[in-house]
Amino acid sequence: MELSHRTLSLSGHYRELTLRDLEPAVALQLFRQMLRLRRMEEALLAEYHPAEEMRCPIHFCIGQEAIPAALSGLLKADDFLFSHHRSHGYYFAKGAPLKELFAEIYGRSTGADAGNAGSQDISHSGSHFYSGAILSGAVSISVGAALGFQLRKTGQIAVAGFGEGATDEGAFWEAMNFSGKRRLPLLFVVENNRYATFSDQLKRQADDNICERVRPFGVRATKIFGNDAPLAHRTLEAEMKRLREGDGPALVEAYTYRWNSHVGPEDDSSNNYRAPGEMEFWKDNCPIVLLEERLRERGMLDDAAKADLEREIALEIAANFKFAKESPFPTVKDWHRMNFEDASPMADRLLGTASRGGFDPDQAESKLGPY
Ligand SMILES: Cc1ncc(C[n+]2csc(CCOP(=O)(O)OP(=O)(O)O)c2C)c(N)n1
Ligand SMILES: [Mg+2]
Repeated sequence: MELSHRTLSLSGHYRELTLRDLEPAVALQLFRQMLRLRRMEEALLAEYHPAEEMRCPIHFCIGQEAIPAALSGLLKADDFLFSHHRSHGYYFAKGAPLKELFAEIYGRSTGADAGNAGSQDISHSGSHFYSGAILSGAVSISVGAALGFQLRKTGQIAVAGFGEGATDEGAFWEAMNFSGKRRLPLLFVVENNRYATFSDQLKRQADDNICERVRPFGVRATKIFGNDAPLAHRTLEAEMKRLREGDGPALVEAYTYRWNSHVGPEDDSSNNYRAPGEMEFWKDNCPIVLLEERLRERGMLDDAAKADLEREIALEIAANFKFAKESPFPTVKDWHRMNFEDASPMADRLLGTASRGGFDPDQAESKLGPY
């Protein structure tokens, strides 16, 4: 049966997950990473209200842990990862420091972007991680990064992670065209969770067939059941190996589901956008539970080992909250340096004019001269 959200909603409990060729350490690490991400997101979600200390929108990724967990074991330190508004899983996947994620969403100066970006635009340049709220914006940037790697023959790869909603955008199709033509070392990872905000893919696109549509551009494409973490690991590993050998670009479409609202911890089910029985299907096929079943069957995990892991994760999360809450807020005197690099004289001139008052965007060019 062709994999799609329609066919998935007709199937029952997923039984195909297998550990066959996987090193036990890899399987356990996939489980550990998914549980870390799940518990982190649950804690942030629970803390959001009524504390009201995280003053930025957060798009939680509970239910979508398999892809980040798989990527986390495969990305190298000098690879670049670009992602979207639902950024935490990708930040986590790139191994960027989680205490700086917490501090960022608490708006503190010790945050990954000194408290200025919040959740959906967070980046960590030291980890080569960038996200952005403009749908498909980071996809375009990933093309530029991959072109740079190819031209300079650095051997690095770029990965762009985003939702199926990004494929509504023209920029996405330009990225397919250019990366396919140039055979860029670029991996596109689509987490197809069926909805863009409250809008079903089939209300926005003629069919649920992204893979089929990108192939004519020269982009190799594979679709998988995205809650099978070992399958995600195997698929991404094979594609990343080919990219490193110069055989790019590739796209992996992972069918998955977000359990929470589009944004924030509030329940958005009053919009009645989810299909009946769908949430039950996806909760029954939780990526963590599916892997845990196999690990227990194979004697690789028991109650005591899981309890140890839960304790270790709880301590890590508590330390991240403590770091964030004890950190200072950024100071306003830095604002000239907040957005622009020293290497941007045009921006510096605009900021200088603005700070002296009377900035008129229509007059900007004539006042400042050509830039
Ligand atoms: C260019 C642009 N248009 C519209 C939006 C508003 N917007 C934010 S998230 C979103 C839906 C994204 O859906 P998808 O890409 O599938 O990701 P998901 O939220 O499902 O993870 C939209 C339309 C935006 N951020 N950027
Ligand atoms: Mg989506």
